[in-house]
Amino acid sequence: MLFSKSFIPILKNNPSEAVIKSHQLMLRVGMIKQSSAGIYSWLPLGFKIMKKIEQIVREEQNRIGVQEILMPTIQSSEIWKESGRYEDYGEEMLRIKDRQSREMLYGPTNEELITDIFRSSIKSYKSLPQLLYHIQWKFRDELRPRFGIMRCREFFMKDAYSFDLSDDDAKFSYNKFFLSYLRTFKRLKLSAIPMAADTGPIGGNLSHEFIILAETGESKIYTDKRIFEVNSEKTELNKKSLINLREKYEKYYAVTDEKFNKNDFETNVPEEFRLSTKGIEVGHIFYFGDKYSKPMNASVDYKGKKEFVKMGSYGVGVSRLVGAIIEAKYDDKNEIMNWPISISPYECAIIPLINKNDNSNLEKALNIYKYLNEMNIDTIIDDTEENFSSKIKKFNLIGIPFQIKIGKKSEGNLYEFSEIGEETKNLSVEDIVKIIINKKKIN
Ligand code: P5A
Repeated sequence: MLFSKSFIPILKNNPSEAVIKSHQLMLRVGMIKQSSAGIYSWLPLGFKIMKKIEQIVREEQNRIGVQEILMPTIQSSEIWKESGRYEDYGEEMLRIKDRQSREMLYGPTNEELITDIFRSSIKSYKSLPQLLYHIQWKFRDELRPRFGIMRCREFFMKDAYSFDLSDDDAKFSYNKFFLSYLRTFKRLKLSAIPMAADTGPIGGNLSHEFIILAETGESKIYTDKRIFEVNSEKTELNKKSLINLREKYEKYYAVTDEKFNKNDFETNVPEEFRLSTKGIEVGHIFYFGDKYSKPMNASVDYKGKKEFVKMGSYGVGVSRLVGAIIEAKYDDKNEIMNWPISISPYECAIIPLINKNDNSNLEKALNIYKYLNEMNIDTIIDDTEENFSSKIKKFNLIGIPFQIKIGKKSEGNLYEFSEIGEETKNLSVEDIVKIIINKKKIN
């Protein structure tokens, strides 16, 4: 991509309407544009990042055997009346009438719709478990949309649903998602901690929120610091190993505000390990048994008997993650957004020093650009006449992980190369490509 032809509308200063840094930065570097309260357009830079996050979320769902589908954003009110949530959901639900005056709604979540899909096709326990997911826009008419895409009205969510015969099997499904979420957030270089949480309008009595620590987060949390040492690496996808993983986490106190009990906290956590702070909820999983299957009559035949299936649902805030990663990784001092390579909008930026009467650096840059593209390295080249140091600052701010500078310090076939925030070295293009390809492999 040539910067001069890109659609990256950068602002000189932080916009005054934004109060948290992810919102400021996303507007500043032109990742999003607000279209009305809590509703945003995603511009190329932001959209590329979100799509890459979506792909990692997808790969980790596929890895545990969940099948991808796509349900619509608009739903009929009928199924919500069956489950009893049409009234309960209240003003957060955006209700619409079509030309035949039928009551429709913009889906805030999909428990009803998936239950309807399930019951129309699955009749035998032999088809269980069924694990299904989709990645789709949701709408919640939040009372106070704020912090940009962190708490907005229209947002992009991965939501999955599980259907099992027994409670025990359903908990196995729940635990698979528990592991899958730990793996997903780890790939995004986030340390997300599962915390016992309230179930709110989704329902049920078993639930975990996955929270990353951040001062600007909206969730208040209480935890034992030792939980950060737990790791899931050796966990296998069988019942025993997953129960073992849950137990490793549940050894430590970790709850959100609604579940907090001062006495339990102080009794269970030695003072030096107590941590009460704020965090951002990036995922939330629920087990609710037959809450939807019973009123909606979703059952299977099991040895001549009708059994209501046991269900769970599992959400990841895909669009929220873009902001959450900025909050967790932004280097305030040096003004650098630190995107992990796997989700960075571009992998490498080529920054030539360009004088009005001398095109030679731009020509060199274009040759390197061509070569990097052939090597499958997604590259942006700054072909504008903007001053050299402000170009470098700009790419630091955007957070492109590798930079090749072609300026006064480049000698012969050696160019100034740096990993974002690290020192610069003079290297040949071949060596630069080797480094980038290696880094891509291990990330
Ligand atoms: C689980 C999947 C559910 O809706 N039903 C289907 C369940 N859970 S949830 O916790 O309500 O939402 C899942 C994740 O979506 C993100 N999220 C939001 N992101 C941006 N703006 C919002 N207003 C918003 N509301 C929820 C969160 O990451 C949440 O964990």
